[in-house]
Amino acid sequence: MKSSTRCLTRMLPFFLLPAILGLPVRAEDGHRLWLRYDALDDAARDPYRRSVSAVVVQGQSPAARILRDELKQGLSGLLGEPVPVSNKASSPGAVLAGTPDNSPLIASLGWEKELRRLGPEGYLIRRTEIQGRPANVIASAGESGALYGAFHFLRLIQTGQSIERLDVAERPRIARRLLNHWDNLDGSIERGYAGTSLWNWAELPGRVDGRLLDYARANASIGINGAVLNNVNARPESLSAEYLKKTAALADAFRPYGVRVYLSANVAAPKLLGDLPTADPLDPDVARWWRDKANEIYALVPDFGGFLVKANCEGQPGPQDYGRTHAEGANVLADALSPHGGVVMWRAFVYYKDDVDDDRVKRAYGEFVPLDGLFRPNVFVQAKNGPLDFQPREPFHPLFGAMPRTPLIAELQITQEYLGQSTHLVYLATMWKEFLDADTFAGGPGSEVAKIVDGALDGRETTGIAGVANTGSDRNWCGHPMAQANWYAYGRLAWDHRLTAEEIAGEWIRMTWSRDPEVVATMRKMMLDSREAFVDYTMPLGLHHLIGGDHYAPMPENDTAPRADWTAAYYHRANVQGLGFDRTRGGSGAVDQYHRPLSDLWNDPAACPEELLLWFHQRPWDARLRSGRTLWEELCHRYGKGAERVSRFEQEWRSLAGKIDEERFLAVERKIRQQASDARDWREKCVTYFQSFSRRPCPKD
Ligand code: BDP
Repeated sequence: MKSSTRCLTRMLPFFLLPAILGLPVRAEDGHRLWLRYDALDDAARDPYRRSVSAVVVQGQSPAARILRDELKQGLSGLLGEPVPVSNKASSPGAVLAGTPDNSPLIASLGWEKELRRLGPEGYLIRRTEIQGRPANVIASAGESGALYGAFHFLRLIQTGQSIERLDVAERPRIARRLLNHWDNLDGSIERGYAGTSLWNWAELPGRVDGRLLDYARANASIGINGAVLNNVNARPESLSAEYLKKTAALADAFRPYGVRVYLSANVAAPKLLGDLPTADPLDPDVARWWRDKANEIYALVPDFGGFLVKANCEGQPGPQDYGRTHAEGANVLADALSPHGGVVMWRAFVYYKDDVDDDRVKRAYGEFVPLDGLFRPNVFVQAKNGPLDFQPREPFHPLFGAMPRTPLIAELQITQEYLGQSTHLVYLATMWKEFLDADTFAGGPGSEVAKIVDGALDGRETTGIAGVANTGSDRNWCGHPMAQANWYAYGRLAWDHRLTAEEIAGEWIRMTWSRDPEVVATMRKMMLDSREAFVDYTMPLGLHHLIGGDHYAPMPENDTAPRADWTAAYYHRANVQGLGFDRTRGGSGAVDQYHRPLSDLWNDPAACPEELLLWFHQRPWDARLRSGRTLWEELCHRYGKGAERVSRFEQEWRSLAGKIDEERFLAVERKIRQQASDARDWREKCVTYFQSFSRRPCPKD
């Protein structure tokens, strides 16, 4: 056996073993995610059986082998009969997949020009003829693209779409589609709610757990092409020689799936890990240290993606410790990485250690906008979707549209830190769409956040998006069986942000749960309603941060955290007159960090969308809202409405009994029961608390 083949056999993912050994499939516990490939029923599979006869993958690399195995396993599973692998497209209905470089049959089609235009991650899927016989061709200029195309082809069958007249051309809209893992070296995960870290640092580099290949495969199936392995609150040890070898083992395992590795860097590493007296970015020895470190990394991981950095925030060291700017801090790392093609992703999540701002949401804009144009070309500034911190609803971050000379990465949070963690069903695609579709007016109307992130507005190719991962060692990966939808939706939107939240939910349900139209319709409705319901029963009308240290339970009375901007009272500003944070021109002025006409609109309480009302305004309890209700009445109404919506989740879910497998049915039922009870707690606690200021009776409904 050639050594590469031997190595692959050892690394064969878990999921293939039962199929290969002819064992029955294990219990339905959610582990298989959206890649279940269970047989379609007879009527549904007949048309596919007529169009699909064999898998033809001529390449021999590890990536080609993964491609072949995926198509074989997927098609055999879905069609309920073994689909043979062949080297020739000799029978009608071959599924031919690969690149012009690794497949003479694909090269013979003469599609090179089109494929080059779509790039190494893009692909064509066509129903065409090869040597006079009908065939399904999945072709790409690169091996990752061929694998993405294969997953696309399988998804069409999984979701019951026709493959008769296929003519698909796809390419991702954003170049770097990353997961950020907030995983610590001791195996814990910051804000992780699904068990411990997937990376078994103690076993690496000697043993790469098969589950890690399942992880990489799941990412490839939705187009995620990079993973930052460690927490942004980074230990310097992750850059030590010992840990870099472990990182290299992960990089080797992920590479054939098109997933590159990145690391979070602690910028004091030259001092804490090296033996330099300083970590001042302008010190030549510090610059040399980073250059040597980059050389060391690239010798082990030739396609290393780069560094993610959290600096001068929440106790992390940074350039400001030496009187330097974020740009000076980022550039020294960028210079070290640039000869190797690496990038720096410098986070804009900053607030002062010793000093609490009058309005914390203004901080990042104030620090970063003056630096626009001063970063090296391989530096991204990475900003969260909103200016505060992953709240259930925030306006978009004002940096989007304010730094035209700097590529911005949008950081979304897949793990539901402030959105019910792994207990509440909250489908986040609707929230992310709201963010991506928001018009910044940076270049006039039609300057949506999505066009800044995907580079269309500034004609930029350097583009990226990041999602803080919700994966962990739990058997079902994400804690809540339905939280998998958020991992899935993140990947799909990172690939193509024009997809709708509804389309993505439909795909995911059909692949993960059932193709029964009633199951699809019921689950999809629950998912689409879930984020707004969550906002209503926790923080309606633009309220935010009504929590304590666990970021889960209601704690609007919280006014004694170690810093004022960690309390709830700092944000809701309730008093006997009214409620809300005045960020208008007469207040903190945060509204002017947005372009006109948004700033004018949001500055005016009569024009401001009510979803953001108390984010931008302090309003009197008797102020009339659009419904005709007063602010106090509307607040009570929203809390009630949210809790009521979730109690209907219970009935809706129960209506699916018998239509989905028992194990997952019961697991979700338990979670929804808890969610409904939590929603009632939120309503009671918040209404009672705010009533102590409003001093008004609760409306009857
Ligand atoms: C906050 C989290 C904290 C993270 C921080 C960050 O509570 O654990 O370290 O964001 O993004 O939401 O750096």
